[in-house]
Amino acid sequence: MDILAVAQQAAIASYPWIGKGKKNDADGAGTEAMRNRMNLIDMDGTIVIGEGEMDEAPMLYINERLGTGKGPKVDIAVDPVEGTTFLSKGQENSLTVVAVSAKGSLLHAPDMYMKKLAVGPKAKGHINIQASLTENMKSVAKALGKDLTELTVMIQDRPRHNYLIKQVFDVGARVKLFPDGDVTGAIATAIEELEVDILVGIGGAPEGVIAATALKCLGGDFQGQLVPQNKEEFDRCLRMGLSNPKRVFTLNEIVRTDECFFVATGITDGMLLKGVRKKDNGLMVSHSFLTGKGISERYQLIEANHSLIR
Ligand code: VTB
Repeated sequence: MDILAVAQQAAIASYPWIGKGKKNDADGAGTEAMRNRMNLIDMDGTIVIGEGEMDEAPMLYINERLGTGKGPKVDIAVDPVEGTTFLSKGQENSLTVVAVSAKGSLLHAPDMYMKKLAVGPKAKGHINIQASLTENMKSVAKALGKDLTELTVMIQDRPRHNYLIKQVFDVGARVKLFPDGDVTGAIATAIEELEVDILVGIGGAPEGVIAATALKCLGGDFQGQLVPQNKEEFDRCLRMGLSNPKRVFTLNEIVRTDECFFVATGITDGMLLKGVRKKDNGLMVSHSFLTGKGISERYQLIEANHSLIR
């Protein structure tokens, strides 16, 4: 419940910046609220995925210790505003996301691109990021007992993904292209009503670790492969102890535990969650998605009323 409150407070703090064209202010507000609430929790937390390196980010930087220091030792992966650009433009699908997991269990992914392949529980064990998308679609369709033409593949709408989109069209399957926010896309594969079977494409590696944690909790599957763009990024991987930066990371290598928990709170409306609302009486309403240890269902959706903070 404490982690839920962290996500709710961050989303509510970002709300005033929706559609204002000021993405840094939105991110700053979400980050500060998240850090303040996190520091009230009885835990000894370390940020492993956050706002950047210590010299780049004043708060929630990698290796920052959070919490009162009294409780369990945990790894924390956050994105106070997943989708600052589209939040600042008033567009859909911006979220606050927080993942917490046993100490030392999350991949320390550098902030660079990662190729990702995600599926829901029924297709778990039937993906291989090194094979073509066509081969993966065949194997996933078989696992789901669907015809290839009934498959829906979510892909971020970027020229770098045109070759993937072509493979979907060539087998007669369906794409669901999205402008931004691949954490939502990855989670969608594990929520049957959303009718998404596969998420594939290149996006941020930090978002990949966060999405992988959610899929671990949801019983889905995920594979990732870092895509360093130049020698500097390649060398950064080596310095971070990744001796073979282009190797494939399986879900169990990205999240090396079942002791994990994930929560997302909508900021703007999206396919997974409604955004924050402000009622006429000043009350704020938030919508959150919870999964992982301590949650009795596979996932829970929570709508909550909040009095205005500060
Ligand atoms: C990715 C994706 C994110 O931004 O990082 C993307 O993982 C950036 O892609 O979910 P481009 O470099 O092509 O803009 C998001 O979509 C939003 O943060």
